[in-house]
Amino acid sequence: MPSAPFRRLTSCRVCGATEISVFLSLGETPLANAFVRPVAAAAPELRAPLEVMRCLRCGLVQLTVVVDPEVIFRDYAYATSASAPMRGHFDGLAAEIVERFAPAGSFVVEVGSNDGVLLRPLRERGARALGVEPAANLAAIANAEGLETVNEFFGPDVASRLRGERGAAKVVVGNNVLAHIDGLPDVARALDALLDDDGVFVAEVPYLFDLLDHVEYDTVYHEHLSYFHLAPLMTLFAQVGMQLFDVKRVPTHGGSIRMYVGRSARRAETPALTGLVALERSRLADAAAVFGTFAARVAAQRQALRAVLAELRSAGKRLAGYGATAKGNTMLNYCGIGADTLSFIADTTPYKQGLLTPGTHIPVRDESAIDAERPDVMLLLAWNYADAIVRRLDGYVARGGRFIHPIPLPRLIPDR
Ligand code: DWN
Ligand code: ZN
Repeated sequence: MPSAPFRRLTSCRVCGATEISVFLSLGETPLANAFVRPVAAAAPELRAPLEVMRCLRCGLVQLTVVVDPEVIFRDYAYATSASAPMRGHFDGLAAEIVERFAPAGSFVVEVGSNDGVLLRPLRERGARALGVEPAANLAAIANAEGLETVNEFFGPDVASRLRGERGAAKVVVGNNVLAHIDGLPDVARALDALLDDDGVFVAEVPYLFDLLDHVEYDTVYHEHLSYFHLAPLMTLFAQVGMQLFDVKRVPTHGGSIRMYVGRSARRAETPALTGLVALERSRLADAAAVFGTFAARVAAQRQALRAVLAELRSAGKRLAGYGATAKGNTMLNYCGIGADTLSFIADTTPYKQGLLTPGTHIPVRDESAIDAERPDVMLLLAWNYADAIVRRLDGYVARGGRFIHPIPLPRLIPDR
């Protein structure tokens, strides 16, 4: 079995401590967005160990390995605009950024701008928005729409160059990107270089406590190197004289936090931030027990999902999947669910259609397959959009179709 090019971490990526504790192992899995062309189905796929550890000093939860980002991110299957709820979410974020921090004409940079899903509303609302995006296929989509995007990995060199060419940024935004970056201290230095004196970094990351509480272990895959809570983020930004001054919990991707970071001493800490820091501290009073319990809940969820699927199969139900998500590929591989169980997975992303899921080789098809194959039950691998999907697939539901919502424990929806 070929290994993806990866290196093993021997110290924490935020604080450098070598005291670390591994609490979850999901086996050796293929890369979560490495969908397979049917002609290449017989070729071996790149795999790497999928294990999670926590730093015993700063608390950062992180993978034990780092897969070469060139392999994962230069050509990237996930296009944010394919999910309608994300378009609405980022329109709201653009409104907030412009109103709070970036008056008309302000220079705003988005790191990991994907297909331009946030650049578009930022521009419509009067900001001078520039994207930085390493995936060539996605940067090309944004540029073709006139949403200016430089095709690079963000770091201190790019930040200094942009500042020299275009001036300091009032806001740098980073949505669902900090988890993907190995060199977090470099990112902090790059932000320090690019932001104006009163500039603000606004970033969203999936929140560790939502992951733990709802057993969202499937959001663990090689793209996500870190699983954040506030304490290690505060340690990180303090390294460059910056500090979090506000935080908000947002519902995206199973529960995320939106953080606001500025230069120390420029802005007062909000009660929302103080409160959440205190809550985290109390919840982690016995951290070893918290992570041990989580690992046990992961194993229990796997067992329950396999049991539900086996029962439906033996009752003669036709089964499929909905949403060829990255996290779905963790779930399918870890639970050993393949094409003998799910005959296809429906997904709206043109890029994924016609391909096979990594490792498990389930065909990804467009939504017309649902009418053609008439599954009785679909495993909802995009559970983070459950409400929107159940509402939109009203025809499927009206003829009796149901979904397995897999987390925190599998259950059938809608209720009957
Ligand atoms: O950080 C990351 C997050 C933000 O996105 C990544 N590393 C990769 C990716 O994770 P994911 O693939 O788990 O993300 P989503 O947003 O849950 O993916 C949804 C998938 O479902 C897309 O392929 C589009 C599809 N979809 C669909 O077919 N019908 C989505 C909706 C809302 C729908 O109605
Ligand atoms: Zn640490």
